[in-house]
Amino acid sequence: EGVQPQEYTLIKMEVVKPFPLKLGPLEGKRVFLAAATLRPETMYGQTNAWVLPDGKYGAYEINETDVFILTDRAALNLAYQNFSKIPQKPSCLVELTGYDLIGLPLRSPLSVNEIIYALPMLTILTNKGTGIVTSVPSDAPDDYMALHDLNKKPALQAKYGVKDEWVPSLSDIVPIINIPEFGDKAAEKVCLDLKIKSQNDKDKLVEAKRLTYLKGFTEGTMLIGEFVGRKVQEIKPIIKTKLIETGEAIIYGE
Ligand code: A2H
Repeated sequence: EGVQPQEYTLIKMEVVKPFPLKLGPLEGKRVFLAAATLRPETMYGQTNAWVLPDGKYGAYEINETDVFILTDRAALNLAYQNFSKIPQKPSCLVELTGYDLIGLPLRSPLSVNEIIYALPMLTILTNKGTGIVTSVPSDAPDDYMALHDLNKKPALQAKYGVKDEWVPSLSDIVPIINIPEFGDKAAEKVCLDLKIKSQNDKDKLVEAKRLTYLKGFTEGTMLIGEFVGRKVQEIKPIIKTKLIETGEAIIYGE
């Protein structure tokens, strides 16, 4: 855990019906994968969600209608932040693993792709955020490399039972932000420049994230959506507030 408190936006990625057997007990509820992000302004470019195959997750009642799928740890934190049907106490309806989530079709706020799928990422930390990550491969180096690996390594896809039709190809990546130095798909450019081999290339990915994260915020301009042409820095808080006001996201601290 970091020493600094971190505030995430939790994006409500709705599981599209019909539910698979494992989610049967959730029939009649609105069920979401709750993805923790620091970049709500990038949600236009979502291509999939990421889950940790061996990760432990649960389906938690947040209120009368909504169920969030996330780690037990995040559910407990949320309960103390007034996001639990039972005050101060997580209420788990179904215990799940990442394997149960792979292949779920999702509808996510702002995404230009109407239906996206949950796919495996092996570097997800279970002690950070919700254990669910939304994938924006245009601007997130980790997301780009994990998508790269699924595209280039059929054995990886086979190992986790991932169907071809769930996996966006690298040419499907949506340009959403221009950064003068890195172009319209900053993560792809920086991963190629640094010759990053896979999602496990930790040190280089730290450098790639440092480069794109800072520049994206200070020099990025939107290429898409309601705020096209505007600076990321100016519109990031506006998009965040909108997502919260429309009920498509909540704020989560840890
Ligand atoms: B970010 P910090 Cl476009 N394990 O969202 C691994 N990574 C996780 C995670 C977990 N349990 N929970 C969240 N994250 C990712 C968007 C994004 C992100 C973009 C660019 C950079 C970026 C789309 N993915 O993060 O350690 C999430 O990915 C660069 C750091 O708390 C979240 O924001 O600083 C970010 O890491 C939180 O990382």
